[in-house]
Amino acid sequence: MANYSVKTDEKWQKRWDETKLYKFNKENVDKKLYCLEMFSYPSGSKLHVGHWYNYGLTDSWARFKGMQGYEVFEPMGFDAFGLPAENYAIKTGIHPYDSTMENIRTMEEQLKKMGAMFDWDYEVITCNTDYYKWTQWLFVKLYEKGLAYRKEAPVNWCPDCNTVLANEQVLDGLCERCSSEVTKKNLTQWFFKITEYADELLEKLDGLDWPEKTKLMQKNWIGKSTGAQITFDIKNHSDKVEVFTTRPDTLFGVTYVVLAPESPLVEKLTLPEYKEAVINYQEKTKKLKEIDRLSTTNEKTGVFTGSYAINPVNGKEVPIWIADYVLFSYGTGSVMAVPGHDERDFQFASKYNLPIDRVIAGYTDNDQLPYTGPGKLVNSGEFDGLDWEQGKKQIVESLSSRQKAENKVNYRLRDWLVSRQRYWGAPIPIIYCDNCGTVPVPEDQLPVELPYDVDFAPDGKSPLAKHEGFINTICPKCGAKAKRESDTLDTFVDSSWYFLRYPDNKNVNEPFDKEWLSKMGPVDKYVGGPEHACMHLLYARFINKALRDMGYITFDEPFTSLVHQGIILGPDGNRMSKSKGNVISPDEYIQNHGSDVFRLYLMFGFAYTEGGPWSDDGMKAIVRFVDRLERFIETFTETEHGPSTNEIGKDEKELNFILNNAIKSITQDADKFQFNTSIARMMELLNGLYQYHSNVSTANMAFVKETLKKFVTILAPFAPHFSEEMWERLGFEYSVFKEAWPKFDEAALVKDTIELAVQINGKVRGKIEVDSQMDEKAIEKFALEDEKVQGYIEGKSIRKVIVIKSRIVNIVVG
Ligand code: ANZ
Ligand code: ZN
Repeated sequence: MANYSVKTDEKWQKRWDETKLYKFNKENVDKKLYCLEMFSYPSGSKLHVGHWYNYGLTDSWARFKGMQGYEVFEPMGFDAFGLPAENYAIKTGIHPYDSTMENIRTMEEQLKKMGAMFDWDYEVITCNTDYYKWTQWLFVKLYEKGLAYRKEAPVNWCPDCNTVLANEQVLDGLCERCSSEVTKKNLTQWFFKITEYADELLEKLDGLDWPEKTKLMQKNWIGKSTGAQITFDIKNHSDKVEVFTTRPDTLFGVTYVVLAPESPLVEKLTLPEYKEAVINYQEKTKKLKEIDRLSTTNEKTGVFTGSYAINPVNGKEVPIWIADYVLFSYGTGSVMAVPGHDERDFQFASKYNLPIDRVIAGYTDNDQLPYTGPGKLVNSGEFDGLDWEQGKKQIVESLSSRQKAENKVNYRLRDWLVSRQRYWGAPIPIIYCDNCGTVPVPEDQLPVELPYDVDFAPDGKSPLAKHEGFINTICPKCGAKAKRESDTLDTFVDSSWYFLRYPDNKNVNEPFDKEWLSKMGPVDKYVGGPEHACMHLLYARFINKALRDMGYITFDEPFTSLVHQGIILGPDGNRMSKSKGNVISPDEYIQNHGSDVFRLYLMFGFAYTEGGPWSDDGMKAIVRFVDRLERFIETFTETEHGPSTNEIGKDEKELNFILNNAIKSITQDADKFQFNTSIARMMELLNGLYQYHSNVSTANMAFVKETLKKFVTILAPFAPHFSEEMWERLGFEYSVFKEAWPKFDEAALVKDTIELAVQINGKVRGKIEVDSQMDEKAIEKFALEDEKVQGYIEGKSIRKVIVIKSRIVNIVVG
């Protein structure tokens, strides 16, 4: 009966702890390997399979690298600010700080039971003042650099609750709390100028060892677009309309101009008789989501303002409309509409009977409008006959001499809105003074602490805005009475720099020591969910670059290599959820089988980056594997051995081949997070061991022991507690993790003999074993002389023999 269980886990966790086995050794920083798993939100629910899959398996990778000689740095912490804790407070009256800290304690306990190498001395908790003091410092530095600024931006607003709503509190356009219709309201809010880094964020993607799909998502998110900005004068008006277009070659085909309904120009340009319709339309637009406005399939709508724009290329007057398919926040917030060559303009023009002109000839005669492909310019005056690419260039060139056009690169990426009208976040360290204006809180007055005693009642004002003691302060510059900013920072700000804090988390003078960080950074391997492809992973890259440019960091990119784990589904193939009743709870399995069995199954049952449905059969295969290995070692260590040989004969060579093949494959596969094949190789090795033992009457015991030693060594990263236990039982010195990862023996992988199947007239009739050095002629002779083969070919004439080396001998007889 096997003994490995959760008790074994406890024994070794205690021992590891006492001996500080996984302490990061700073002396070895030149061999550092910074392995980081995305930290988690202390949600209160237990550690789920997803946590385990991310943290447990990455820990195995880190252990494997540690045995290869790296000084592994694997810290853990908590992304502890955020909306859920605040909503929980509103519902239950339990303070976010208290519930969060309670959850963190529970999760720490559970994480410790995982038996990972996390060095808890480096823990980071983002809601603690010793951390958010530096998040605020970061804000001030960005502000001083001109990378943090204030401007008006819309927020979701519930007119009944009289409050700002986060996106996730808006359900189908209705307030989560009172179900009244949510509208947009403009508030002055803080932004980080991530767009200033758009080009570098795009270009440096190429050099990163990241999944291609993630790089492509970031690329599209940044959305670089090359075109021109063109200026339209307005008839009887001093204002101008600027448009961004990727198709200046179609300028002669403009039949109207469209402003986003939010554009400040709208009010100025709308003639009195159109006012009512325009205002109604603007109100309707406020309720729409951007994604719906951009959709090509939604019906296009809009209203006329009564004003006309003048096409700079030919002086033609075209009507100015407003329409929700034009976004205020992209480009210039206005477009020149070319219904002949643009799908959305075409739909709009068809609906409102606006002219549709052709200015690009397709390559075929009967092509229909809208024609969006390439071609030659037509109906375009002096530019007729030019190919469209030349047309783009020459039209911009000709207008630029009159300051009516310039080449322009546009990005889809917007500046990062970091203001939250919420309590549970780092207060934005800004003071507003009547004399001095906007004043950042000086570093020696940081942190701006979150007051504990706040009123969570949802009455339209955020808890901080209502807190007199917090809001009222003194201007750091002139000493006059002043007010604090009451917005807090988006929690993505907290997580945009936590990886910089881990290596120096106790530093009270700075966020981190620059020189120390230059040795510890960047993160060598970062592992987390693909849902972070755009926001977190882009924000962190931006902050890294901004700090580099301010001289605090020496490296360009925060995460050299990135891996996304897949998702483990319920046995029914659906996402695990309480309502479906298909949730697998790690606790139960760990209690019954020990954590290593759980960990091993997660490795064996799935391709790491893909995930898939849970299966108890796979689990059983692992239980059996662990059991059989333990029994083998038990028998080996506890029974008296008869006489043993020192011989390395055929059987020893066979087992040695399996062992070295396993070492070789696992060394390659585990490095790439291919754990399933690694576990399969170890299963083969165990089979090989049993086979060897039953084959030979007088086994070579020294050889078996040496094989077991290597076996337990390569199993250790994947089953850490179990392997320590086996290591001890085999009589080796603590700890198996001090053992170097074994090198495979190339010579052992060269087989002396090979096995070939023999086919006679297309049917497999037997197998022959030949010397691996034999040539094809010799193999043919050997096969034909084989006794069993003789039985089939006797008395027949041999028509043909084909030898496919190392696989098969084909004999055709007749
Ligand atoms: C005239 C035109 C003619 C256009 C044509 C396209 C085809 P990307 O590649 O995404 O940058 N556009 C510009 N600003 C817009 C806004 N704020 N909201 C909605 N649409 C906007 O696309 C740029 C094109 O999208 C621009 O080129 C403009 O339409 C439109 F045959 O200008 B085009
Ligand atoms: Zn002042």
